Amino acid sequence: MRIIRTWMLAGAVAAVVGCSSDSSTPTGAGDGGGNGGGGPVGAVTVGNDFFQSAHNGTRNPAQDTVAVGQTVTWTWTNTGGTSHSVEALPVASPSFTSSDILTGSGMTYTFTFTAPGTYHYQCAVHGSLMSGIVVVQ
Ligand SMILES: [Cu+2]
Repeated sequence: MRIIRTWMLAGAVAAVVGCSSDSSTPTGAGDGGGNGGGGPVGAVTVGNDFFQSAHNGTRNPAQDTVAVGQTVTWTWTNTGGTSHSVEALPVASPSFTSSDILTGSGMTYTFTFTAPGTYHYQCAVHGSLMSGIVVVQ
């Protein structure tokens, strides 16, 4: 009997997890880590001295592939008082609009890519120490 009850509980938990496919964004607080893969496409974490893809975990460069017309969101996470930015690199063709230099966890920058291409970026404060690539196709 004890075993059966345990299995039923596990099934209930699985059902709850399976239904959590709503598109509302989590609060972010206490949701750090666990991004080894499977996160949303087009989401990049801005950390202290790194960009990391929330989707596939790649870091410096964070490498994300999105469809034309899709928006990429960079979210400052656990950055404290350290400033960072998303600076498009003009050496890359094409380029995109850079963010301002932002300070504080929870800051975000979004850009919607409307043309295919390989877009390179870095942090204006930390230079090539923080880098990323968005492939739009
Ligand atoms: Cu930086």
